[in-house]
Amino acid sequence: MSYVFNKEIECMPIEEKKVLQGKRLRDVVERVYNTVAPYRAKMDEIGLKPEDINSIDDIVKLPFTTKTDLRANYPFGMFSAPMDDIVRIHASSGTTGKLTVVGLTQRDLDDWSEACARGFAACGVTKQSIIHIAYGYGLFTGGLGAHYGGEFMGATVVPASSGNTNRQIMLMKDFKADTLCCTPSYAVYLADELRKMGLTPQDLSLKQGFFGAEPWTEEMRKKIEEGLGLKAYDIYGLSEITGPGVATECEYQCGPHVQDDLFYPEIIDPVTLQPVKEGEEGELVFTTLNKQGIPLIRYRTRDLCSLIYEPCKCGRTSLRLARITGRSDDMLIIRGVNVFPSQIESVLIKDKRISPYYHITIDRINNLDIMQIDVELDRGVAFDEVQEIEILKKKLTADIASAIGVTAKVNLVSAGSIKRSEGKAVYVTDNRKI
Ligand code: DLL
Repeated sequence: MSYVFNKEIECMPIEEKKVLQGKRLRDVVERVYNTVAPYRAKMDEIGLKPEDINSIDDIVKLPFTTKTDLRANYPFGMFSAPMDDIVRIHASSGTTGKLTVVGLTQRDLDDWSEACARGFAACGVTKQSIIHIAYGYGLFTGGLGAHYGGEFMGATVVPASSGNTNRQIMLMKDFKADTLCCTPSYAVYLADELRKMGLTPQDLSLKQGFFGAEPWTEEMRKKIEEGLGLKAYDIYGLSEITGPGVATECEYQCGPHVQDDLFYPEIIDPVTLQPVKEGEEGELVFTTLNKQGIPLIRYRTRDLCSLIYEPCKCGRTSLRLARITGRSDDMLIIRGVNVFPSQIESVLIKDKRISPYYHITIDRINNLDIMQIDVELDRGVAFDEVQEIEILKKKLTADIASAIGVTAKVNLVSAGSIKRSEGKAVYVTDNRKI
């Protein structure tokens, strides 16, 4: 069997796991009640005490946590551990300019690394493997998460980060990487570039790849597997809970196994907030069962999916995620980066020469996400020279790139030309076929 196989945990009989989850839930609730003021306030408001939580089934008594809570307590107000014990900070986009910030203790990093490594190992990665990581490094959890997961299992990690595709291919070829980690859309792009360079999958040594950070499909899986000559596995995660590795597929490719001794999943109806029936689709909610830095109780991910309860052929007893089918908010994922239209809006409203009307169009061209933003000039704003328009365009492009971390093509259009909506405003046309 593989190198990092925590059989005792991963194959634990369900009833036994429920006892472990219940115990951990009680501990984490007690911890946040005593150390995180916003949690204490929320629980006091509904008259709930940590003693009321005695089993994992009591989880439904607990209030939800949202991105808004994290933003309201920006940057460190939801941390449970003292700053002295925080060894790493990560962050992802919030709905406005503010980032969603998380802090991890050493134990949190160890748990995250093990979670990621368990997923890698379940798909054949070993201590002898060479893992090429083309997720971005930085505040985004993709690069460093996969990196520490690989190192945890003693594999050789190549921290290539994102960009410079020809160099990525050269490195994979020369170092004989057998494992690739990147977004699924970048994997399709890499396959295309490989072909354009006159190379075939046989020129590489890839055996498996872990693709996530954005939604993808079975058709993309096929394309990636054929184009790169590997087995493509789905890896899911979010920075609030921990990064990649919250759930990862096993060799049977039948939905990511949730590391549910660490992260407890629920599916709720996003409108009524009630749990749905077993196997039904709804919004995915996670509770961190062992985290110290920023434990989150019933965190609403906004991802829409269902849980798979059928036992897996691999023998692991954890619940699995079905494909993420969408979101219950308006977050877009462009080249793996989370983008909220409201972030763009907050840049645009700062410039008096622009009206409040804009439209975002997203396409996938040559397997790369391209975002165009049509921005309406304010009525009465006249430009004497083309040059002035170009300067404004450049300024908006730079301001938007700095706000969202993605460069968009900004197009200035005349006043009144963007279609007014009669109902709910439609700001986005997403032409990607995902
Ligand atoms: O995307 C962490 C990650 C990195 C996961 C690398 C997998 C691989 P965030 O930037 O916080 O963290 O974005 C989290 O990305 O709520 C989903 O909407 C989406 N997402 C992540 N993985 C998948 C996946 C990372 N496998 C948000 N399928 C999540 C579909 C995914 N969507």
